[in-house]
Amino acid sequence: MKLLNRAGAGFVALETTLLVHGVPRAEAAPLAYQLADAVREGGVQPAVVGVVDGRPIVGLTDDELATLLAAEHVEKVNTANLGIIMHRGQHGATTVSTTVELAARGGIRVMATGGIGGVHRDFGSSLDISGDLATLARCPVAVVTSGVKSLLDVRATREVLETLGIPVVGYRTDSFPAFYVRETDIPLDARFDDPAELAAFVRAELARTGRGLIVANPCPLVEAMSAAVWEELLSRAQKAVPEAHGRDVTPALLAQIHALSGGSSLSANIALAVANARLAGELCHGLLVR
Ligand code: PSU
Ligand code: MN
Repeated sequence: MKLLNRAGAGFVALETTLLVHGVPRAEAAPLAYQLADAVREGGVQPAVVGVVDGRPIVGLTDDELATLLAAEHVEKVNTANLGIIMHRGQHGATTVSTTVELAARGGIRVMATGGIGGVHRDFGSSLDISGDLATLARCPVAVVTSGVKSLLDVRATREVLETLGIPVVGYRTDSFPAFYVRETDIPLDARFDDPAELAAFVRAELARTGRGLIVANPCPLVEAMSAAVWEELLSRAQKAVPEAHGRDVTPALLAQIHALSGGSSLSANIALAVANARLAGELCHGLLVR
């Protein structure tokens, strides 16, 4: 693959779908810099992943990132349509699935996001299950996430992760978090409180399995929502965007939720993503030092 790799083991991968499709345009560049700074606090470097003019890049320059953030249209790219975007020479924003796949090729072992994709609530009829899950079963990358986006079926997502053999461990939590909602009654495989012990486990597990794993880091307390407030917000958002399908579902719902919450979901989304980038930086550093 004509991958342009500017990264390696001392880098944390960051995705571009969160920036391009997950937050309003005006928030994207400031968020990118906050995420990068949070990674650097751990003593390692950020590598933003994206596709510019059909070329997949691990470690976008500031100019390349600015190009994507300013472009009229940037396709949301998962592992299924990455090759098409490359073939056509288009710009693409990478989801967790493509970010993990490209980062793994670039020698990166840690990625940070807000919330991974998963099993959609209507999966019984739509069969909509994010490519993020299958990719983690193929690529040895630890994804630091505030659980799974709670617009999904969180319990079903947890079951699929188990089926795929992807361990889900919590950082200072006993339950699988649901994005803006810190706690659920859904269990984890283990809890870690000590960053060095977490790093020792992650290093051994990635090498042992060649698969990915999930490090669940709950939304910062001050920004978190109760499950009741969240469900109310989601049901109002779903009524407002009933026509979205496939790749458009997640961005459409997130935008609607940010509007309906008067910005509180957006500030929670930013806060949790930054906290995840900080933990990912710390974890990446821990993988380098023995
Ligand atoms: N986390 C966020 N905001 C986002 C996403 C994650 O806080 O927009 C993106 C990620 O790129 C994730 C994608 O991979 O949503 C999942 O989309 P889908 O359900 O279509 O696979
Ligand atoms: Mn989907």
